[in-house]
Amino acid sequence: MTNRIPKLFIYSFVLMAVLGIGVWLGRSGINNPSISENRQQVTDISGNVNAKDSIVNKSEEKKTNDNNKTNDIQSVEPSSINSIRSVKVKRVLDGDTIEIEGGERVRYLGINAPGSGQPFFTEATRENERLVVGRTVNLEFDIQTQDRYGRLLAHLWVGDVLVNKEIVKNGYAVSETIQPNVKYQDLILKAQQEARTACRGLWAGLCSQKSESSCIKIVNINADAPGNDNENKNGEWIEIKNTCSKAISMASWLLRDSSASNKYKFKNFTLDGAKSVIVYSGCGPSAKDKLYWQCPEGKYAVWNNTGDHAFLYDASDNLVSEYQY
Ligand SMILES: [Ca+2]
Ligand SMILES: [Ca+2]
Repeated sequence: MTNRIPKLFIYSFVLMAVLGIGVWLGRSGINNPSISENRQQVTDISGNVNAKDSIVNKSEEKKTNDNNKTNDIQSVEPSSINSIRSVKVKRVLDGDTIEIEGGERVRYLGINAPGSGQPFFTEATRENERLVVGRTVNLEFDIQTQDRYGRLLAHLWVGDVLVNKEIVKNGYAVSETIQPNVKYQDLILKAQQEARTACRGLWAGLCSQKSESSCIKIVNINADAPGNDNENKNGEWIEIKNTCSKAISMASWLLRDSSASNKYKFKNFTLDGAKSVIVYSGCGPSAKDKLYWQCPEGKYAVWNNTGDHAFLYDASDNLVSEYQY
């Protein structure tokens, strides 16, 4: 009798240890659903770059304090890194924004599709509809989860397709790098290069322009005005050159940046052969070699100091020249 008590004690201990290991193994399995496997594969490609970007971010923010427009996806919320939420898409608002069931809006990260009234707005909206409308999708969050309009900021997955990248790859949006939400930016930039080379969607104009239009090129942008750009808009400018010898009418041509809201429409302007025109971001008296983006002046300068994208379209909405920095 006195010998059986320690034996019972040892058996119970062994049994509890075996049960404990079983429970631990079970939990590990639950933590690996297929979506996180998909996500992990892509993270491996760009993980190093992301780590570098997030370190750079703090000092960049300080540098750009005197910058211009408040970008339309500037964010206010701290992070819940890599969290995933499954939602149903109710409707598409444009090429980079949707409404999900329950009424929340989602702005895709890392890309910019043409806004209302800009060339390719309708096509981009349709492309987004084709990819997501009525579907259950996974929202993957980056560092910031919401913008100042209360929209969710996310990378959007349909199965293993990253919709943000797919839209850029098919030529319906461009890459827009907004720190610190840059998890897939390398993939998106690669997709943009592919679309541009293949002349897809909004890039088609570059491959099929009239010989006359191809004379006109964006050659330079001075994005950082001396001092506070918003108070010195004319310290910012873009230079457009006629590389041919004959004069070319730019009446009703359109110049825009990467945002949905900043655009400049040329009136009755003709650019003489082998000459340049500078378009300043503020207001002033126009001349043959000078034009002004905002008269009267708005609140913000035009060109982002840390990187932006200029697009020039002819009167038939064909892309004539673009310039990214
Ligand atoms: Ca400045
Ligand atoms: Ca600027």
